[in-house]
Amino acid sequence: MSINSRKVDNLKIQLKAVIEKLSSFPEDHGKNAQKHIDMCETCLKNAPATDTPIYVHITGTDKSFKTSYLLDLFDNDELRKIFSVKSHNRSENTAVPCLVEPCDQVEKINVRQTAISSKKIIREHLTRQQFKRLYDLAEGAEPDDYLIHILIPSDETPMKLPVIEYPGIKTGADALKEHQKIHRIFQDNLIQTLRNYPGFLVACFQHKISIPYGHPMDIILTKYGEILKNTLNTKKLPLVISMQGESAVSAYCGNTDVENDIKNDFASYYNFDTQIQLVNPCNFDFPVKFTTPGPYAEKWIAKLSRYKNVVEIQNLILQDGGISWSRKLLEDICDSSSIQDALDILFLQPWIMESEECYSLAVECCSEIENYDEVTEIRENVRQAILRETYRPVRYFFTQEMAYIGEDLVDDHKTFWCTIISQYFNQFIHDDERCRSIADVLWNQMVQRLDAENKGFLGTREKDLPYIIMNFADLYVSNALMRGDYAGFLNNKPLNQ
Ligand SMILES: Nc1nc2c(ncn2[C@@H]2O[C@H](COP(=O)(O)OP(=O)(O)OP(=O)(O)O)[C@@H](O)[C@H]2O)c(=O)[nH]1
Ligand SMILES: [Mg+2]
Repeated sequence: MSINSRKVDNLKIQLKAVIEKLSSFPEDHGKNAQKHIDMCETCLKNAPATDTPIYVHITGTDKSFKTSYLLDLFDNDELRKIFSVKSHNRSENTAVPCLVEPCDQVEKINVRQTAISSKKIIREHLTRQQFKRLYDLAEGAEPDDYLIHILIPSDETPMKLPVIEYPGIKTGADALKEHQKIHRIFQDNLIQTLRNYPGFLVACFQHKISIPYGHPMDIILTKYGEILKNTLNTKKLPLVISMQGESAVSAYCGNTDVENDIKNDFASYYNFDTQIQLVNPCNFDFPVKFTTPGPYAEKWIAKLSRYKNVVEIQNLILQDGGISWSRKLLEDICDSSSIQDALDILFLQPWIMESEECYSLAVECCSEIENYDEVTEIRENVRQAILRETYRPVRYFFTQEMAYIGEDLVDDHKTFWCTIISQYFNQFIHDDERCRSIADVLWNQMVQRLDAENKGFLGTREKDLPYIIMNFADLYVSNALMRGDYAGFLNNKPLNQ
């Protein structure tokens, strides 16, 4: 396990612990604590997977023979049957990402529908009919928060790596209004899936390398590029540019200037460890006709590929469309040590940095709550009010309440005094409920002092009683507040109750 994977796992434990601690504080501190609880919970929700295999992500413009390439990589007739829906229809028809994974635990192919955001299995053992309805736009599939996950017995395929194929996107189709919504879902699914299943991209093209500005693939590649550039640009993520089919293969072995195409249309390639491969899926149904190599072939082969020369490429294509060579290339990439570092930088590091920040803010919040001294803060507020000359004594609020009741007698002393004391506190404590509960405590203490034996203020005329209490309250309430005399009473029960 890499250092970063361990860091992710440790941080997850720490985040859970600090959430628990923050949740245990009295509600009084609620607002502040809740904000940090929410932030830490978001971190946990977005935690990247550690210890997953490396996934190959096949993206590309539409009809660049991605599915054909995927099927050739896995070379399994049962799988071909599942995808046979594709052969009747030449329109843009893949609705959702499709993950095909060699698996030791299954004896026959198992097709699942899996939620992208939660990674939960929605249903499994889908029939071919059910698969079609979820996978194929022409069959009424509506792209949503799910992908198709096909498990294939490991011993029935030469492919060792899990591969995800994405819906093809028409060049320039973003400009069409009716395509915008569906492309946004394609893109959201693509980004979320890349995050859930760390790996590298294979970008497929049928004729010429071209990614129009603003195309989801351009956005993805630029984003990948930026993250890599801003972190450690010695560790580049691999990128396989796969030129697929007759036209591309013959052009790139022939007269097309690949480097020029890449520079013009695919500027972000520079941020990656880019390899070009030529493959011809369904090689025997659509054979390639080679012409004499042009002046550019040698240069791109030397700079941007692992091929020796044009002759090697031609032999590989004639043999099996270059598929077994490609399978080997993908495996070699996954076995290299630099890819794990690049994936860590891309997927783990940003999360680690963000979560470390959230965690330390949450810890700070805990210690603020634990060391919070309300009495000191209130004292400071009183001092400030006196300096600003806005301080109002208890008597001020008493006079107001007396004026309000006019000639009447006070019929409920507790309510009457609690209102006055609350209003007085409100100058320094900006929490109505807290003011009322402290007022409640102080009223009970005043009654204790004035009428300890509960004799009901014997011998006092009802009309004089408020003034007698006032004389006592004037000193008592303000002193109790400054000394924090109420704290002991309040803290024995949950605050605010
Ligand atoms: N592999 C291949 N297929 C071809 C060729 N010419 C026509 N086709 C047909 O085009 C289809 C290939 O399309 P797919 O492999 O599904 O292409 P894709 O990139 O997966 O398409 P979307 O996912 O819909 O964007 C196959 O059904 C073939 O019958 C060719 O030269 N090579
Ligand atoms: Mg496809």
